[in-house]
Amino acid sequence: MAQSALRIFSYLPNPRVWKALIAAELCGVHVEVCGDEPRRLPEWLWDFEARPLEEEERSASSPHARVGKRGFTQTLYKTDAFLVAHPYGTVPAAFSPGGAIGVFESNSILRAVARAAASDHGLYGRDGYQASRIDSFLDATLVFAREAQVYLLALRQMTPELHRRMQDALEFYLDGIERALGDAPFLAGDAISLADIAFVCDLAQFLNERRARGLLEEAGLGIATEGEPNAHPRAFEHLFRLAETPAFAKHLGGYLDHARSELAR
Ligand SMILES: N[C@@H](CCC(=O)N[C@@H](CS)C(=O)NCC(=O)O)C(=O)O
Repeated sequence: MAQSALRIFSYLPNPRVWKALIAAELCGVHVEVCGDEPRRLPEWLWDFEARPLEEEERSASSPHARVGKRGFTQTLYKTDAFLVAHPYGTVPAAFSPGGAIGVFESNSILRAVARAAASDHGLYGRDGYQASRIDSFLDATLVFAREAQVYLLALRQMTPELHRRMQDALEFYLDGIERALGDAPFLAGDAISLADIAFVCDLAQFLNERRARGLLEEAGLGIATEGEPNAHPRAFEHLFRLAETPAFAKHLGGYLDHARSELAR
């Protein structure tokens, strides 16, 4: 079997991991993924050699026991080496072959896949300026995704302030996407790039908000994506069209079905 360019450890499935897998599909790179369902990741040793722990290895006195900080409330078992490679201690966590170099942040893992490709596929642009423009979209997408993460983790304790902040962030992000797609068929020009991949995966993940309509209504609030895709038709058409192409569909599967049928009404 071909040697993997990267090994990724994460909870699975994870749209942040799909970014790397979609790029890998498009540029012929082999990526190895290991992990488990979100609720089982606290039972794993977080390491380059990640593995499920025996019950007796999972105790507060373990040298690897750490307090979960973002999205995990339980004790997590991260080795010192994991935290050297991944100073923020987050997943998805990617490693170079052999584990010497940790690559964190899903958009950076996405870039690492494109850089590992043997042939020039154009996913990360064709020169430094094009790559920088793609980086601009990746940064804007991360800003949106961070707001979305805070919001989605707070769905059970939503406040009007946080809800308003999310609506503003969504509108700001999608306004830019809409404008860019008015000038070109893909976010960064005439061809698909890393910018489109990150956009699809992060927006698809955010659309899970719609599953929490009941929770938000109990708090006297509506869903932040109410009124979409009328407000941003090009952005949503781009999302659903790309999601149906083979490299995306292989990983997203029916993930967007709930949003597609609701939004089409
Ligand atoms: N912006 C990061 C988000 C990564 C992140 O925040 N991961 C959380 C889970 S959603 C994590 O690993 N938390 C570990 C902890 O709680 O210690 C990315 O795109 O990779």
